Amino acid sequence: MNLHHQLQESKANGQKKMAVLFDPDKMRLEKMSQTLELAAELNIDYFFIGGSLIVNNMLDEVLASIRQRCSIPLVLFPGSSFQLSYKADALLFLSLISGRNPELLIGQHVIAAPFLKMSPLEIISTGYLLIDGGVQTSVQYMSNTYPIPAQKADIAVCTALAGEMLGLKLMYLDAGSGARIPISSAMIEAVSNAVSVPVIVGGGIRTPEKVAENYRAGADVVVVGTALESDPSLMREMAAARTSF
Ligand code: 1GP
Repeated sequence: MNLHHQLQESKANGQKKMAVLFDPDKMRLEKMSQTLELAAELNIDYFFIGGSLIVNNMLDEVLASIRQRCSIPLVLFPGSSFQLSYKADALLFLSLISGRNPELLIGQHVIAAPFLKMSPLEIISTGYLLIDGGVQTSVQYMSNTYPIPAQKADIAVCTALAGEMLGLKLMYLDAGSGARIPISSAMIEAVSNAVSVPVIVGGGIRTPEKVAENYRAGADVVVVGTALESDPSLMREMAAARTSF
């Protein structure tokens, strides 16, 4: 079954998923073994691979190395059309619908399309909504867009609705990597009540309690990156929240 169908099915069954985000720029492969072993033991559902920059040109190598060590699906979460690789399983084809930068709404997609058409990757069109996380994140600076204000759930709802009507298959609510304030349950609840596509939530999530709160509010997939870089063992309780929220 492809990943998109799996997500739709899980949503229909109320089954929650967890994704661990790796930024290839920050990864030290020699230090990764413990994290990968733990992720395999806990049946982490997906690895998301991406970042706002990617300066080290290690994407293929990072993907191949993870693939050698575990079979968790590898999902590209690209910051630009330079961050593509055939070595992953799927790609979130992100359109930054909270912003008004045409390059990230459609421009980069046009450049990437012929490469992706030939690739074996599953391409999943995804509405990407950047929400203010209380600090200027890399994605905000690099994308040259304003995030949706954290208290304006109505704007997030209308944006997600428009994205769904345009045919986007997932919505990703992101406060940005390292956000000081993660997205509120009120906003997650409002958006997930409004759309029928699976909702992914990430950015600044540091505790298992916040993971559980997001699931209760309606998140179908919770993404955690930064918090696990300093303490991979947090993954155990965070992963447990998928069934005890
Ligand atoms: C960022 O949602 C991801 O796009 C994860 O954010 O690194 O803050 O967990 P963190």
